[in-house]
This record gives sequence, C-alpha cells and structure tokens, in this order.
Amino acid sequence: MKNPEVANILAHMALYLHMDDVPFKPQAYERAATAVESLSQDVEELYKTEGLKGLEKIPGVGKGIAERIEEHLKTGKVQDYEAYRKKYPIDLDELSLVEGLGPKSIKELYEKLKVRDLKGLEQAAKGGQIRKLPHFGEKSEQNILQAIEFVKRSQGRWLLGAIYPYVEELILTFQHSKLVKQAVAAGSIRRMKETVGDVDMLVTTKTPEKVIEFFLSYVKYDKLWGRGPTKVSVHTLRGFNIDVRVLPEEVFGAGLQYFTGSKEHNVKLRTLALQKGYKLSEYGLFKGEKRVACETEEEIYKVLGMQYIEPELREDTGEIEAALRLAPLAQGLPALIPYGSLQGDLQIQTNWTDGNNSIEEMAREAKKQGLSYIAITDHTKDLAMTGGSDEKKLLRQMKEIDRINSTQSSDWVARSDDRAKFRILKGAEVNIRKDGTLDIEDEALAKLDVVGAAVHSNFKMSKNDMTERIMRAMRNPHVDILFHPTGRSMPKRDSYDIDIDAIIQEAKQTGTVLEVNAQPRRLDLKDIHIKKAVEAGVKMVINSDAHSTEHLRFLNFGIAQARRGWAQKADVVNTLPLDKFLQMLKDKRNHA
Ligand code: DGT
Ligand code: CA
Ligand code: CA
Ligand code: ZN
Repeated sequence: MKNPEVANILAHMALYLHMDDVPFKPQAYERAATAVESLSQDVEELYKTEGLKGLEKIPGVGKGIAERIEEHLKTGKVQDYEAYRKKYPIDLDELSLVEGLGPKSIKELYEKLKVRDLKGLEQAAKGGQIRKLPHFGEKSEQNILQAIEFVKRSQGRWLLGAIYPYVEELILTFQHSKLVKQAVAAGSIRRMKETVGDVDMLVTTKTPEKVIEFFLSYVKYDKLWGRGPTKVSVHTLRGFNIDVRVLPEEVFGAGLQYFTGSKEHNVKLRTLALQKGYKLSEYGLFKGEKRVACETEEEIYKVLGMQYIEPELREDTGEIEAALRLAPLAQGLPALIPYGSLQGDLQIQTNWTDGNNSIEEMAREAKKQGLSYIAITDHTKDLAMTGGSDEKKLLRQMKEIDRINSTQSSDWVARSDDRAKFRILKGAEVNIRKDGTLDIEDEALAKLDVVGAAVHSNFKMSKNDMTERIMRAMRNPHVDILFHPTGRSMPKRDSYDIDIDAIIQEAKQTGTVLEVNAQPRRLDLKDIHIKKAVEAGVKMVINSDAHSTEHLRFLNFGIAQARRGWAQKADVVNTLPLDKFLQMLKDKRNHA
C-alpha cells in the first residue's frame, strides 16, 4: 500500500509551496494529501486499473497532482519534489511536529540559522539565537522550547489509530493461516490505549518454528532483534517493533492475561493472588505445584474471586477493587458501553468547508455503517481558511439539508418503516472567540438542531482565562455540545491549560454535553477526563469529526476511550435513538 508514502510527498509539497509563497497551490496539495491518506483503496491499484483518470477521481486531486502521483508510482521519484528537497535540505517531518512552527518560520530558521532538524532547533533556541530573528522574540523562543519537550515526550510512541488497521490485518492473516489455532494482539493495543509503544502478538500453534518462519516472511522488517524457539522480535519498515510469542494452548489464558498488561494491573493482581494463596505468572495460576486455571482469562479472574475485567480497564485505576466489590465500589464494575452501540454522529464536516465529501455522501456512508442520524457541523466564519459559514451560508445549507432529507431516495430508505429513515440534522461547529463569545449570531443558532462550540485559536492563555472563556460559551443556551474540550492534537499540540474539573461542573450546571472526539490525534476528552465526567453524571457524545467518508470508522476509537473512562451506554447521548436524542437537546435548551 503506497498511500502513506504518496500522502507524505503531497503534504511535504504543500509545505514547500508555502515556504516559497506560491498562492493557492499549498491548500490544494494539503487537501489532496488528506484525501490520499484517508483513502481505503490502494492508490497503486487505482492507478493500475483506471490510470490517470482514476487518480483524478480522488476528491481534491486535480490533473497536476494526479500527474505527480503517477510520476511517483512509475519512477519512484517526483522531479519538482526532488528539486525542493535539494533547495531545503531539512527534516520536514520533525520540524513540522513543533507546534507554532509554520512553513514560513521553518524557512527563516533554515536560511538564517541553518536549522535542519529538531536537534538543531533546540540548540538554536537554547543558545538564545532565535529571539534575535526579526519574526521571533523571547516569548516565541520559550514556546518553541516548550513545544520541543512535548514532541520529545511522544517520540517513540504511535497513535493507536495509525497502527490499528495494520495490526488488524496482521492478526487476520494469521488467523486465516492454517498454521495457528489462535492469534491475538495483546499489550496496549488490546487495552486500546491512545498511543502504543510496540505491538505484542500472541499465538497458539502446534508448529512454532513454522509460524515464526511465516511471520518473518510476511512482515517487512529491517532489524531482527531476537529469535528463539517460541518468540521473535523485529523492527518493521513502518518504524515500530513487533513482539511475537507462541504460547502452549493449555496456558493461553494466563499468557494473554500477562501480556495484555498493564504492568501496574498485573503487579496488583499478582499480589492479590499471593494473599489468596495462589501464585500467578504468564505460565498460569498455581496453588502449590498444581495449575488451577489457565486456559481462559475469565477462569483466572473467577478463581481469584472477582468479576471479569475488560482489557480497556486494566490500568490499576480502581478496577481490581471494583471487580472484588470492595467498598466504596461495592456495586462492582460498570457495564461498559458496547462497540457498535452508537446510533448517530454529531460532528461531520463536508465539502461546504474543509471536508472532502458532500452532505449526501457523508449521510450515505453513515447509513451504511449502521447509524441512523448525523449532524452536519461545518466550520463557521472565523475559520475563513476553511471557507467557514456565515449566517447566510448556514441558511443555504439548512435548505439543502431539508431538500436531501425530504428526497431521500428509495435505495437507502425503507419506505414502509419510518424508523428506518435516515435523518440529517442541521448543525455547526461555531468558534469560541478569545472573549468567550461565538462567531455566529444567536438568532441563527436557534434555527439549528445541534450546535457544537470549540476553541480553534488563541491557545496560549492563562488557565483561568481559558477556563472562563470556555465556560462563557457553555453558558450560551444555544450551545449544545462542547467539541474537543481540551484542544490537544497529538503528537503536536498538548491540551491547552484549563481547569477540567471546573468545565465538568459547568457542563453539569448548564446541561452542556461534552464531546469525546474520536479522531485518533485528538481523543478529547481523554480517558481520565471521561472517568471524571462519568463520576459527575455529565453526559457525553462520541463523534468522529469526519472530514471524509473514510473517517466515520474512527467512532470505534472514541468508544474505546469511553470504555477506558468507565463509561456506560447511558453516559453517551448518541446511543439514543433520534427522537430521544432530540428530546434530550430540547429539554436542555428549555432548562437553560
Ligand atoms: P506499550 O508497548 O509501551 O504501549 O505498553 P504495553 O503495555 O504493551 O507494554 P509492553 O509491550 O512493554 O509489554 C506488554 C505486556 O507485558 C505489558 O502490558 C504487561 C506485560 N509485562 C511486560 N513487562 C512486564 C513486567 O516487568 N512485569 C509485569 N508484571 N508485566 C510485564
Ligand atoms: Ca506493547
Ligand atoms: Ca512488547
Ligand atoms: Zn474543530
């Protein structure tokens, strides 16, 4: 699959064109990069079967860009791109991770200070050289140092959403091969942690040697860290490590339990086992010399006198005490929100602004994935770069949505049963300004079904001011949902400084629903915040924030985080059917 490679070149081209002040083209390349990155089809296949015309069918890919993709697929090189790489011999991947460093700054830093990579940037900042440049100052030098720290902290870890599709395919390939009985992912992937250090895979088989041979022939790797009769460890060409272990079938449950982790959960569980007169290890649960329970995880937890603990909860944040029904957690573990239990998605952007697909395309795809309603929430006018809507454009879009809703053609609506009718709701992602006011008039907001509000600029404010700013927006009775409440974007931007407890209290007061944004980069609210919201009885909504039909699948990552935050179905409002969901919003607005 060459999609990531092609998307990367297009994204770099966008940056280079920005650096050289070429008008319009950078945005076109950016758009094309996003489209290729999120394309489920293999670009190479597409080109082989449909040629240049096929490439031009990718949303946002015009003739010029299609020709460059073709050049890359044919020759492995793109001339324009190579010329730029000579002109600017810098590590764009590294430098563009630094929050606040746009292409223009990267260019200036290279031309004036010969900064080529993160290390060079850090040296220049620490040496006090950056503050002397015309477009920088002491403050921006400080900000750069802070941003570098954040990048360093997340280096060596991968976004779950980036690695997950690959692991799914890997596991399926093994499950389908005749060589193994069982193949599963363990470790942080099975716990659905937001970032992953390495991939852990467990298999049971009668022929360990052959499985290891098969693994090494299947996976593209550049380093073999180690290989034994029942384990192998490699560094893949994609950049991450994979550990594979072969387990005897009789102890699969014990091995799975051990290698799922987390380490903290395991340490506590082992101590508990000792207190109860058992010994727990990756080889099984033992009473004296006798192995008592090992085949399944369920048995192990049961013998230890506790409820089964879902992998997403195994972080030693109270799940063991709850599973033992110890006070104050005597009611036991919550029934976590199931995967696949969402009925709607309340944050969707379209080609009315910076999305790739039309309203109808997004709706059809959502319906296909089993949803029964979505809200269209394009950006609003403060985000001029995206073509954000003003009041007039919103009105036009509302009309268009009415039109689509009333003409839903028979191929995606069961006419006899109105409940099967898919519904598109009118919404917007309005911008919260620096002072906490919104960029759309209340009168227009009142006409929308769903209003989400979010911060998109002026991230650097004091904790107090930022919290006040957001709370002011939440107090606007027209605001239904606070979108991506803490504003982080991994690995580049950390959450802004806010008092999350105060925001949760304000949500409680005003009835504002808090979003769990399911974009793998965002996952915002994150698990520990979700847990706080659950404890406070504040409602949440899990949204994909899709900018293309391919993004709707992100919802599962949102559910995973909600599960990690101990959320139940009742905590998440888009598990409701449409009528109940709308009633909930109405009650909220009346209450306000
Ligand atoms: P990661 O890879 O950093 O995202 O996190 P994990 O949790 O996948 O950790 P990893 O890959 O180092 O190890 C996989 C599991 O193996 C881990 O979750 C628990 C278990 N494990 C590894 N080392 C230890 C250890 O020293 N003690 C215990 N009790 N368990 C361990
Ligand atoms: Ca791991
Ligand atoms: Ca590992
Ligand atoms: Zn947004």
